[in-house]
Amino acid sequence: MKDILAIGAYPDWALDALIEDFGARQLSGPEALAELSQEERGRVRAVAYKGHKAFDASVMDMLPNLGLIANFGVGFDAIDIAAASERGIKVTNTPDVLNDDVADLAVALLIGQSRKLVEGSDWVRSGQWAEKGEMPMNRKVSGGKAGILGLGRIGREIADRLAAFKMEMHYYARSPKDTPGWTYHSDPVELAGAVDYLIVSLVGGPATEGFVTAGMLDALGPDGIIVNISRGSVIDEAALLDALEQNRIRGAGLDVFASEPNIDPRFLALDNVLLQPHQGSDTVETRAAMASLQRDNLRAFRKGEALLTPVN
Ligand code: 8YV
Repeated sequence: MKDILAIGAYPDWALDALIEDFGARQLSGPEALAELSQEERGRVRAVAYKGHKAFDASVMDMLPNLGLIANFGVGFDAIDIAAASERGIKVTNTPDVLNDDVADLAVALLIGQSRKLVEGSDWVRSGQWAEKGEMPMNRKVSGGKAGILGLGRIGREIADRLAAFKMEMHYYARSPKDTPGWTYHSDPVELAGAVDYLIVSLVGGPATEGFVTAGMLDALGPDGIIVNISRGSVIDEAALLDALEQNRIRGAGLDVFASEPNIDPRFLALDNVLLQPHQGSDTVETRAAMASLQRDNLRAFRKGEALLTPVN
């Protein structure tokens, strides 16, 4: 009996495990639910969800017996949690197992952008090294001033890494944390004004939409670099593009965008951005851990046991 749907673009190994463990049936996205009969939809008790398309009330109402949405990912901004709770639907996510990878990528984006690693590689490959000599100078990272916007689980991992680069640490969070020697800013604009490197690690969703404003980018200033590994929605993207085009900030390292994977083409014309395809957690090791945690939640739900990582 197919009571579990795997909705989203799963790699074969993850889908195979969902089929083997639960006899799951795959759908490409929530819109494909319309292809199922009412009877098939009525049988569905749980969804293993992977993706960033909206899983909202209208989707939930197509699955009248849904009891669990097990999300593949820590961020659940695509899922309307209030609508799920109203319907008695539990939601789980995959926190912690991806913290290291996402933090590693944030640091890589920061260093890669400041030390111009892509340009350096191009300098070698294009023969300019042999032809012209040293590449144009870039900018020092160690000992600089770093600002973490959102000191949650991932933000903390990023901060710990940057502190090891002898950086002066600043952060914004809803309340000060136990971080001796680091400077807390209750005002995000003040944080941006105090640092050279601003790393965005706030959760996505309506509460943080457009949190990084033009004013914050101007406070960061022409020497500043912004890195985003959370959600594109957290930054006012039009304001970011304006600031980059007008060199009002030095650059950006971005793994996430407002519209993925069809990002705003204005990004592609810029030479002061380092762009990545939302690959923060995309290592063999971490994706295996995320898939396993998702399946553990499905298993617990099936057995009527406590969910491992509940959201609501
Ligand atoms: C994944 C993510 O890209 O965990 C998250 O919140 O954004 C990423 O790890 C995504 O969830 C997988 O589809």
